[in-house]
Amino acid sequence: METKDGMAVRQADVDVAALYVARATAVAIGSLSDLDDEAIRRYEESGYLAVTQALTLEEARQGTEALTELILRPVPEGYQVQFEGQLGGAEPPQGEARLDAVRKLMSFVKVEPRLNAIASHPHLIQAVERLAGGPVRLFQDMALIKPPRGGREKPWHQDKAYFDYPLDTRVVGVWIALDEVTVANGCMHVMPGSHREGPQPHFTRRDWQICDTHIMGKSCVAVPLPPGGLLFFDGLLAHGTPPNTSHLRRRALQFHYAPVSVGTVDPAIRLHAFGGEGRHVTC
Ligand SMILES: O=C(O)CCC(=O)C(=O)O
Ligand SMILES: [Fe+2]
Repeated sequence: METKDGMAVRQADVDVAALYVARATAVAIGSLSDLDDEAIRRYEESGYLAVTQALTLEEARQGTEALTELILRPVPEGYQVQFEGQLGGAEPPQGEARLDAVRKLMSFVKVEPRLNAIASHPHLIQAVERLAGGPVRLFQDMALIKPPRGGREKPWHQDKAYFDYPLDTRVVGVWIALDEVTVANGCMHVMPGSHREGPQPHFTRRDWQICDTHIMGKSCVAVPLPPGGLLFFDGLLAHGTPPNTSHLRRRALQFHYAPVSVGTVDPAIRLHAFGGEGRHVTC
């Protein structure tokens, strides 16, 4: 298993596959126009809702093309790119080799109209506003890539552990598959209903994450999706993605929305709620 520098030694003995034992795959609605009261009730109860075809295949293809162009630009301007193994200080590769070396891109909607069109798609915003209970704004945009054969795990976590909003803010995450995503290439895995348990302690292990022993032995739900499919998920839902053990690339977009009226709070509030270290909680 590949791990972040400095975190490998302590965690070398974790059986990562055992953290992603799915008892089922997520039930999905067909399209955004199928978002009815019953689907909203299911989202509120389970903390997530999958949509099989939210973007058309053409929109997903254009999103992938835009992302590829951003990755191939030798000097990213106006957005951020994070390479696999960058913590080791290695120079990023140039040309096509970049396609399998990038792990994450951030803050690109302001420079990439095709990706901005997806993040601000009226049907998508309408759906997010129903789930959030009012007008929203986009506050984070990312693309997450797992290269074939070894794209790293994203350990279990709650996204609100990373956001400085009041704890009761209705944050809605939208995770969009650009490639077909499967258990083998690292699709989303979720713990149904975990958002109702409130903030869980996070520890610095392979990432800032929920303790493995808290997840081990629990059965989760996998969310395989075709290109253009998406997952709506609550900011408190526990989720993670296994490593990509397949020969296929796994590219996804992730957008986070919050009610327009909400303002940020001191990070100390977040750390008090989610910080596991020094809290007499064992991991
Ligand atoms: O796409 C993934 O692998 C998961 C990403 C994720 O959950 C996050 O960035 O918060
Ligand atoms: Fe996440």
